[in-house]
Amino acid sequence: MSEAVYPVPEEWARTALVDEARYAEMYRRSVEDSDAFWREEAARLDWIKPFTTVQETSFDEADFGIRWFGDGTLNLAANALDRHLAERGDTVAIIWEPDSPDEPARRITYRELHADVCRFANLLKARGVRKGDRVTIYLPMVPEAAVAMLACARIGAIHSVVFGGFSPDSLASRIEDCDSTVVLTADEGLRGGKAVPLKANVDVALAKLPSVHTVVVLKRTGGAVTMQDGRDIDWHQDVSAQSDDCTAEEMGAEDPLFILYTSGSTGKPKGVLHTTGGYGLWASMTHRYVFDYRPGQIYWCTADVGWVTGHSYIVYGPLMNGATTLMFEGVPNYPDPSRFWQVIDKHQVEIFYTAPTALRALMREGDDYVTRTSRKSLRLLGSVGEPINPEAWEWYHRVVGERRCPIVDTWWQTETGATLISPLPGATPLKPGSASKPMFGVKPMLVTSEGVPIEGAGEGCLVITDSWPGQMRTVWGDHERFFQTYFSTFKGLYFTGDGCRRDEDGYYWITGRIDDVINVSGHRMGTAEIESALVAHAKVAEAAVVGMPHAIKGQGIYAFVTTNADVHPDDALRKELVQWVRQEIGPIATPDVIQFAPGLPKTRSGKIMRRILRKIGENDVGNLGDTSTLADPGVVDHLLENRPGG
Ligand code: 6R9
Repeated sequence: MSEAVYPVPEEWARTALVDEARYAEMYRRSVEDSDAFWREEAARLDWIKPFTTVQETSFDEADFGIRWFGDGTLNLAANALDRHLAERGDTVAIIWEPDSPDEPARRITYRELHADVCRFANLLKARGVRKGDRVTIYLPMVPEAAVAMLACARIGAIHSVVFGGFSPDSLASRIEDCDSTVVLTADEGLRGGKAVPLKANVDVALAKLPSVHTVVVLKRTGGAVTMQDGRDIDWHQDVSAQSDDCTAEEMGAEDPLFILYTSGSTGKPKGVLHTTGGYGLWASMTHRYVFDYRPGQIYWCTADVGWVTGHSYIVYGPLMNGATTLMFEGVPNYPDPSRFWQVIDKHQVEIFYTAPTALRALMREGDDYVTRTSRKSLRLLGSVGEPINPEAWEWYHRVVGERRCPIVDTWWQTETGATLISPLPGATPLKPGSASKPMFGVKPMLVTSEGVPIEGAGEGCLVITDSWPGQMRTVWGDHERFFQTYFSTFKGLYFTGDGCRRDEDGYYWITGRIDDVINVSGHRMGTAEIESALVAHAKVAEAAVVGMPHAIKGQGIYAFVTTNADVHPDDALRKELVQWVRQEIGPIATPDVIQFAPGLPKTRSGKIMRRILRKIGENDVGNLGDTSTLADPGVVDHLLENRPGG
């Protein structure tokens, strides 16, 4: 662990919304006088009908439930757009930087975005979409993705954004799980100069889903697509016929806003459900404090809108705060590894928020790609998605930020809606690699694996003892699974799935997932999902997947595969399986290593001993621990002898 501490720069301490003393005082109030605190904070939203109740939550099985501001009503599209029109209608809401630097950027003002959203909302209504209906969004990183999300929010439809890198099968299961009858897509996406066949993927996905009655197709590349008569309509052609007047639906604070599928340790991806009031408050409040955001500043979060970071920190948080949010279609190393820094100069970005995996990849290319750019506009840097190793942190701080920009390392999850643990730039001395201190109202706790609380400095499982407004409300269609997944491991506590250390100064250091979830380039993958894709292959009898350390991705995917008896495992099959998984789930699930194994280490009761496989994946085979309960300890020797490169 790095021992360095970087004090709050003097100018930040003086000018930030929250300095050290104010953080302490606000945090104290947020937990000691929480109702009053939240009443004040919730005033940052425009409510149609003000709420009278604040927090009605319990993590206990007997009276389990999570409600915030339950009797208030509001609309988040109106909060993100309408209320800015009078004061900053002509301010740029979205700057769009395309994949290729040779294509012109787009700048969309709040007034234009408002009109686009209203027109698209009317288009959805014309196709029969009503409050509570589910709409699946499978779009590239174009402003229309934000338009689509906000149009749903405007009419009370629940959006489910599916990352454009997912396969037709993954898309189909997500459409089916929430019974979406409308899909929004584009002809093709563009990433790093390569076209992604989005509409063709939708066609494959929908072959078995006749209940989808409408597919709206945006023209992005002009690539050829097949349009199905009656079902498929052209985005621009149909939207231009719509009026730009659309009343925002009055939504209850607890009415659903969106579903976002995320991977867990068991079963298929869960539809994480977020509601309107609490999520809206959490996204806007954290965006404001964590980035010390002031209207007029140019802000860039490099995430994809297909992930929760894109929802909260490209679309909802920034737009509710009247920000100018930059949306980037491309990738960090196209046309070359200088792209991020060139975009920062081109659009004079002041606040930049990215993932450690991107930083590690760029760091490897050498400083020159960074230092040949100016970056004078930068004031603040952020990190999200996985633990940031101190080397990458130091590089980000020294080379990218030239030591003048604080780094906010924000820890949170799809389930938490937005940031729960993070430094505040004017308040928190920084320790490279630590997400540092809890956000207002957040009560973290460390427990042993038996659930015994750990006081002071120590390491254990990270739990949150009380609800916060942005917490997910349920797993779509499976409330029991919601309770079982998050509240049954440690009674009365929300279990994050992360391990964590707390130091003498009360700083939190996330150590990574302690369940069967791996974090590949900041993308969450359930090992069970990859295993079930592998065993779906005709030649595979059994598979077990673990994480392995990876210099760029953080974690890579290590798969142990037992083939059927009549199959000869060879390199050709290895390639075939890699291709198979990419096709079943998507390129983000590409296995890094496939080790063929005639048998997997199992206990006598038939349970795979993952602990041993994890150690092999980590190349930490000196001490495999107790293997005496294995049905056949010889299996382990075979695995060790046949490690690729081992
Ligand atoms: C926002 C997001 C959540 C998991 C989470 C943890 C890891 C995210 C982190 C971090 C250390 C950070 N994680 N941010 N670990 N430091 N700053 O990434 O949501 O995709 O649901 O992933 O990511 O392991 O549990 P999601």
